[in-house]
Amino acid sequence: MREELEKLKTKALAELEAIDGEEDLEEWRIAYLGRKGAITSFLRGLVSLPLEERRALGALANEMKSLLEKRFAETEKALKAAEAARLAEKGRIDVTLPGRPVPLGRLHPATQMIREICAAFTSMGFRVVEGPDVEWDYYSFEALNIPKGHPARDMWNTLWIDYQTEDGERPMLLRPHTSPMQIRVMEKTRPPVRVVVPGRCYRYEATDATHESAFFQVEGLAVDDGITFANMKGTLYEFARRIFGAERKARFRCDYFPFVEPGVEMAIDCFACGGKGCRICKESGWIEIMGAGMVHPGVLERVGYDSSIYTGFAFGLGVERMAMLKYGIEDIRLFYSNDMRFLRQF
Ligand code: FA5
Repeated sequence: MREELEKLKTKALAELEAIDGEEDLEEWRIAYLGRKGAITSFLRGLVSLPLEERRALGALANEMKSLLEKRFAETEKALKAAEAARLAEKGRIDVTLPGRPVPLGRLHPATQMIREICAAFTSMGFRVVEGPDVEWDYYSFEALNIPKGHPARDMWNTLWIDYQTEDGERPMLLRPHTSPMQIRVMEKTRPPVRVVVPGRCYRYEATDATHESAFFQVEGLAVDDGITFANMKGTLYEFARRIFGAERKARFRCDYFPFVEPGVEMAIDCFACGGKGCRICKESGWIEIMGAGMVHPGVLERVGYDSSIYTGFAFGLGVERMAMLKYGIEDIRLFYSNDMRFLRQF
């Protein structure tokens, strides 16, 4: 029986040696160390032996059981460690792989244009200020020489805010132009004034290739003792050359805006054809870029400036229209359609 026990031990240890998975190990444990396993059966088989022998063999069998239990624990530990190492290897980060590129954002073309326009004016001594998108009728029209019932109100297709005063008036609106800021700035400062005002404007207008219902303007205002029409021409001419190139020519023609007198429309010779006539300038050789004029004395008086001492000029230009001219963009709606193929080009 000793021999039998020895064989069992050799067989069990050899089998254990060959195990490389947790399932096989469990089967091995059941076969040798389980309640119905080989060792238990061996011990049961000792019952018929004389006491002395039973004791000796029992002790041997228990010794072997402890040995097998010890080996089992060691093998189990080794298998677990191997499995953990395998998982770690699987999830390991390969630091030699090139990184995934993080997409970089960029400024919207309208924002870029606003910055370029403002930079041209700040280099000539203008300050940049901003104002509210929701305005009062007073600043948008009244203070700019456009009283209620004035036909010039039709020039701005206004979006009114649904807010009524006690006497039934609707005095609040989404500003249709940035000109209200002329009044707000002059109310708060004494001359000399030199500001540019970028900002979004809103008009109740059907959109087409050159019209949006929300778009940007940049307003400009310069007021001081002795400012003349020549100062305005010089400033705006210099501005146009900075944006569209040093060889540009400028043309000023009469136009009407109630808050300036005289009022002008400024055009530059077409940078695409040099003035010969092409698709961009609609065969005219000239491209209109802004409205401008000398600030009306009535506007100056309304904010408390003495119009016998102070004079000034104001201008307003469309930002998207200027970018369209500069980059040959054919449809203003491209600015706000979130098409990355368009936006990536700037
Ligand atoms: C004005 O809004 C005057 N406030 C400009 C001004 C300021 C004149 C100071 C004199 C002194 P006008 O409505 O023409 O003017 O608009 C000015 C510019 O805004 C236009 O030349 C155009 O470039 C742009 N603009 C006007 N309406 C739209 C629109 N629906 N979509 C895109 N751009 C527009």
